[in-house]
Amino acid sequence: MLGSYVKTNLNLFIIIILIISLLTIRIFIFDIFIDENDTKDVDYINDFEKLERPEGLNITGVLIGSEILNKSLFYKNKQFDYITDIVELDLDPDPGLEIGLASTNGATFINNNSDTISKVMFESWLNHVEIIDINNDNTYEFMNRGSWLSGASTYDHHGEEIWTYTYEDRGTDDACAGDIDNDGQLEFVVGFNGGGGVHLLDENGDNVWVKPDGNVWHVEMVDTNNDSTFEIVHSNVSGDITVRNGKGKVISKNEVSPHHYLSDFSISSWPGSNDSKYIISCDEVGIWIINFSGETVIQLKAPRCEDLGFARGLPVKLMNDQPEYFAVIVAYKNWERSILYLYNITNDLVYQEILPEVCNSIAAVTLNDPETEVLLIGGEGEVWKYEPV
Ligand SMILES: [Ca+2]
Ligand SMILES: [Ca+2]
Ligand SMILES: [Ca+2]
Ligand SMILES: [Ca+2]
Repeated sequence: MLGSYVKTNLNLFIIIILIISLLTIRIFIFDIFIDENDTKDVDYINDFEKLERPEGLNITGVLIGSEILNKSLFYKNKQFDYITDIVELDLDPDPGLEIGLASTNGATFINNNSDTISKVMFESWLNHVEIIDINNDNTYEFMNRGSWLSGASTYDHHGEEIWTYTYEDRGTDDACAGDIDNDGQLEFVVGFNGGGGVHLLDENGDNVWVKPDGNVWHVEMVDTNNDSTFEIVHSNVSGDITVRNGKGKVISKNEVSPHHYLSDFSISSWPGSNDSKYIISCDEVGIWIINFSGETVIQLKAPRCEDLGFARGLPVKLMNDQPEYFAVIVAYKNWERSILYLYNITNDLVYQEILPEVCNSIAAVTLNDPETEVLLIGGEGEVWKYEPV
C-alpha cells in the first residue's frame, strides 16, 4: 500500500519535472527568436525566413517634392514602440482639440505643442492598438487588433485589460470596433486564421454570433451604402472582398477586378473627405482604390511600391486655397521601411519619401488652424509632421 503510494507520487514528481523542463526549453527557444522590444518579431514568429529587402527600398529620403512638403519631428518618446493610432479629439474642457497617440506598448494624450496631458503603459506588448470609446462617455479606451499570440483585447483609460477574446486554438488575424447596431455601445468584429471564421462581440467582449470563413486577414466596419449603418467588410483566404450586415449575413462577395489578392487593407474617403469610402490596398502595380463590389476605381502610380506592404491613406487639406491632397503611407514591417506618397486632385504623384522605419499610422489634424490640416505620420516612438513649405 505504502509502496504504491510512493510509486504514484514518484511518477507524479517525474511528470511534473518533465513538464517544467519542457516549458523551460520552450521559453528558451522563444527567447532566442523574440526581441520583446521588437513586436514585428512576434508577428513573424512562424516566419523565420526573412525576405530580402527589395533594392528599391534600400535608399531612404525624399525622392519627389521636397519643394512641396516640409518634414519636422512633432513628438518623440522612445518609451513607446510603434505608434499605431493618431486621433485628434476633444479630451478636456480646455479650448481646442487634443491628440491621442496609441502605440504597441502604451498610449498618450498630448496638446498641440506635443506636451503630455496623460500617459499609460500596457502590461504587455500588443500588436496594433487603437483609441476607442466603448460606451460613448468621452473617456477613452483602447483596443488591440490582435495577433496569433495575443488575441484581440480592450483596455480601460488606465491601460488595465478589460477583456481578451480568443477562440479555441485559432490565431487572431484582426479585429475592429464599431457601433454596428447604433445603440451607442461599440461592438467588435474579430477575424480568425484557418477556419476560425468571423465573430461579432458585444461591448463586454461576449460572443454574439460566429460565421464560418477562412483566413479572415483584415476586418473593418464601414457604411458601404450610405444608410447610416455600418456593414462588416473583410478579406479572406480567397483574397475576396466580403460585405456582411450586422447579423453576419453575406450581402456581397467579390473578387477584386482586375485581379488583386486582397489581404491587408484600409478604408478611406477618396479623393476628398466628403467623397465615398473605398478600400485602399497596394502591391508592385501601385496603390489600389477599390469599391466594395471589388471594382478598381484607379491604380495610383506608386514607384518602388512592393507587395507585402500595408497601405493606409486619407485626404488632407494642406492648403486653404487648394483642394485636398490624398496621402498614403505604405508600411513594410519586415524591411524597416515605409513609403509616403502624396497625390494631388488630378492623381499626380507630387511627393514621395522612403522612411527608414515602420510607420503604422497616419492622420490629418488641424492643430492651430481650423482651416487647414497637417499630416502626421506615426513611426517608432515618434511622430512626424508634414506641412506645406
Ligand atoms: Ca479640449
Ligand atoms: Ca469610454
Ligand atoms: Ca452597439
Ligand atoms: Ca450601411
